[in-house]
Amino acid sequence: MIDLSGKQGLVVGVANKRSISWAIAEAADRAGARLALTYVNERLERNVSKLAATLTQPPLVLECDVTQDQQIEAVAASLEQEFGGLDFLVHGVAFAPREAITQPFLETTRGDFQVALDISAYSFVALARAVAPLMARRGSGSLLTLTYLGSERVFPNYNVMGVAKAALEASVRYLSSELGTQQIRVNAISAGPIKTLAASGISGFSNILSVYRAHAPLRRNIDAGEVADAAMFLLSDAGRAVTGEVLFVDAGYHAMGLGEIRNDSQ
Ligand code: NAD
Ligand code: 0WE
Repeated sequence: MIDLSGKQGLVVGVANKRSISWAIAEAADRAGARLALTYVNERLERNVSKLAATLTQPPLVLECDVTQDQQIEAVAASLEQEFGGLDFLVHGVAFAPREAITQPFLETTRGDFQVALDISAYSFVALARAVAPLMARRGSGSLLTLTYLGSERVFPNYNVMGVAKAALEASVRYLSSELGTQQIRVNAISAGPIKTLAASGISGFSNILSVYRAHAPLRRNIDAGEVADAAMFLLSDAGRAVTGEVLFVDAGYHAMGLGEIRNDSQ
């Protein structure tokens, strides 16, 4: 069992109980961390506050639309005031306008490309910049984001989200280089498909789950609790020498080229 007692963390990306960020928040709470959770807008405030109330240590609950620099700054100011410093950040935020993940990638508009990369990739850089001084103050820190294999391979309809995840993963490497001198580590978990709110808008998601189950070395899908367990490693001192890394938590799917083949002769 990993120990996060005495650590303080910020979790961005909780929408509901199925959110991967919520599974990570629950695990970090069980491991003894003191948390701050953010919600994107008033519509989700009640949801997040209700979830927050179920944790063993009542977390700070703050508003944060990651497209708004002032809101990111306000979160950092609240954390400085209430926590005095920060040990980890979990970034579980992604969005592309619906048309961008239903229409052909070739048709992606400038505006939709900007929105997807702003929310899904740039927000990690902006949050890192805002919290790095709070981590430096504690002598070290761990930044963690969530990504998907669509950054390096083509998945039908993932489209501009794949481009955004490629930018996010490159950002992990550049941030790890610059923040390493302050003992701040920067990593990503590349998760296999999980039925969350972000997945519920994707047509044929059940088929994606079936293909993964059929081809992954472990012959099964994964759940958010398994992502959270890997996150505990990266956020804790157990991961103290790991930075600039993309860790796959996908039952091994990413390792496969051709799997078992049926004999289709005749
Ligand atoms: P989710 O819908 O629960 O989480 C996405 C979050 O992004 C939501 O909380 C939403 O409120 C937030 N968000 C969107 N726009 C925002 C904005 N402007 N400001 C602040 N927050 C904003 O779904 P999830 O599956 O838990 O996704 C979390 C992360 O995990 C995403 O980065 C996603 O790409 C990644 N991921 C998901 C899967 C999967 O299959 N579900 C697989 C691999 C990676
Ligand atoms: O990152 C994601 C999905 C993120 C996402 C989802 C939506 C749905 C609703 C971003 N923007 C939107 N915009 C909406 O309007 N995943 C890793 C989940 C996912 O999405 C896929 C996948 C997987 C896995 C899309 C196609 C193929 C596979």
